[in-house]
Amino acid sequence: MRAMSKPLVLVEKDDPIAVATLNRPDALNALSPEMLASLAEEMEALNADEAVRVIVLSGGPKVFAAGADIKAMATASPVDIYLRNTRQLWARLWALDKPVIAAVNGVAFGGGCELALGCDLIVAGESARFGQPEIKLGIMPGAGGSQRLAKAIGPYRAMEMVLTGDPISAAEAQAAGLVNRLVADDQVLPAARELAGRIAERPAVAVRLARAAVRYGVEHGLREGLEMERRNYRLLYDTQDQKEGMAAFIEKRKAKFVGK
Ligand code: DAK
Repeated sequence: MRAMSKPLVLVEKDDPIAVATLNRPDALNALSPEMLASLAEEMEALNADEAVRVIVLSGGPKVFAAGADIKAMATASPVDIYLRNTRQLWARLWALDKPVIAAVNGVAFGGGCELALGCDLIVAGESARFGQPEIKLGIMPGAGGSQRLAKAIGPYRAMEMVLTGDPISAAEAQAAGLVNRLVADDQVLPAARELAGRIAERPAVAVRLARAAVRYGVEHGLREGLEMERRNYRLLYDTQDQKEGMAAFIEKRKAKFVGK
């Protein structure tokens, strides 16, 4: 159930960019089932909002998220875990079709790291840390960490993180290819907004179809990815923005995109 007085997720819209912020700082934004449900609901609403082109996902200035709520998991049985069905809440986050930029300050651990890994781009502050510490609790990553991390930074580095549970710094994460922009801690949100703004200026349908092709290719094999690329590429010739973008280039003027 959502707390009425203190929302678990704050949403701020400045069209065409929206910022969703996890709001459980006392528990380091631990991702309880309630928090995940609120997040899925708010993110889906932003995804469906025509005025929103790019979503920034933040945990606020101190912490991105310290993982799933250990206190809610400590005495759970496999049946409890099954019935909670948080897998479905995660799946709703992964099914969004607008670009999501993770703005990471502080720790992104466990489910918090997996939340960032499910985003399309990551902007991190200098003191950010990424980790999959589940092994230290006697479990293992459960929301994509063992898969997406290996794809993002390679199986050897991911294996070390998953088996030792030890985190990497923001600088290491950037060197490993996990972080798009590494900035001073107080510049994370401005940098994420700036990046969001640049993407929001691009033709919206092309952005969504290109994003879908990249994600699909990461999740499937090369052959399927190439097929998706071919289909999406062709589809873009049916958009006004393709006609405008190419005409503007030929006429040596700035394109005026309409988002269709
Ligand atoms: N869960 C619950 N509470 C947490 C928490 C967490 N993950 N992390 C921190 N807190 C709480 C602390 O208990 C403390 O609460 P009080 O004692 O004040 O009531 C408060 O937040 C402040 O934390 P600390 O006092 O520990 O703060 P420090 O600055 O000293 O340390 C820390 C910060 C991040 C190093 C430390 O809090 C820490 O190690 N936290 C746990 C990190 C962790 O192990 N994360 C992985 C959790 S397991 C699944 C999908 C996903 C998952 C599972 C299943 N399915 C789809 C089935 C994911 C699992 C995980 O993420």
